[in-house]
Amino acid sequence: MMAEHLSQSELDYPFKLLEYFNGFRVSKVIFSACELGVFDLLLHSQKPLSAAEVALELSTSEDGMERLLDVLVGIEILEVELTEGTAYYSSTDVANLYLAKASPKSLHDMIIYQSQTIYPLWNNMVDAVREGKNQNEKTFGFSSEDIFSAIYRSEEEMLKFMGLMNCTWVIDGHDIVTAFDLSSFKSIVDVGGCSGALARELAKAYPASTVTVLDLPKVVQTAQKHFSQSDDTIQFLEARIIHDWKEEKCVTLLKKIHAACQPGGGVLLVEALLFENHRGPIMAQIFSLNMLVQTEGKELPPSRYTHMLTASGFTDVQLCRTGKSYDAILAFK
Ligand code: ASE
Repeated sequence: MMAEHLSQSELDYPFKLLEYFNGFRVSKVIFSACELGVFDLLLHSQKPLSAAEVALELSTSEDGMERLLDVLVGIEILEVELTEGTAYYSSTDVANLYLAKASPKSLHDMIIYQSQTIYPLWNNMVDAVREGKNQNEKTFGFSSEDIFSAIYRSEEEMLKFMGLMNCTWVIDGHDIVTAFDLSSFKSIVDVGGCSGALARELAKAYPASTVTVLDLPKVVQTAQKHFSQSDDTIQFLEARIIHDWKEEKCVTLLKKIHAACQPGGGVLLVEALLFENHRGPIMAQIFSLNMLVQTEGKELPPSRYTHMLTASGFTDVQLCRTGKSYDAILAFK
């Protein structure tokens, strides 16, 4: 139905198709401006700046910067005003909130990871689909059976991935932790909790509960060194846990969690849930392709998670779709 609609309206001229083709170029415009520091400069500048001023501050060519800034105006991420024949650029509220590094809601680290890690991996999508496996070796020369030793192949890469996850839970965390009332859980553990951003949201929403982050020793150490906050009430625990896996491994992990749960305890799965018929949401479909190029996992519809949870001994499985990137599934021991 969707495809038919698209092709019918596209027959005269493929507007939508061409826009899709351009998707990667729009992404790269935003990523490049972010990496060059355009949004930080415009946030901190008290007044709109000309392309020449931005170029001088950021040590770029004036011509290149002007073209980049003009596209950013075209996609409504920046604004422009003309004074005596010169264009002066300024940020929009959205750019200041999400694209500048200094903002508490900054997606800067997510952009860096998408630009420098995800983008090269997706460049090998043809091989990923042909072979049905991740492209870490071809893309980065790093082969490993263990996905996370590839994702965490250097300290720099570990920091970048943790930055991505931190951004994710800064914007999506509140919806996830309030998808269900978790106040009856007095001890909450974020298994594979990375930088601790989701745990911080849990601690904020459930101040009477103790919140612990469980992750690989190196991750915990990096989290404490680079992501800790002065008012933290969360705790970190080093452990060798696994995720992002084929279904058998997920069940193995869930069984361990089930065994560790007190009666009345439970598990909250945080995933981008596909529709049962796999026809959306588009973000979950794209995430699933991303899991192909980078891991051994995939995105699944709720029935698969219910199946895994039940097979691991959990009962009373409940589902909450947030309408944003990530959804929540709650199940009890
Ligand atoms: C993982 C999450 C991610 C493993 C690899 C990943 C993300 C990017 N690469 O657990 C975060 C966004 N999720 C997806 C699937 O794109």
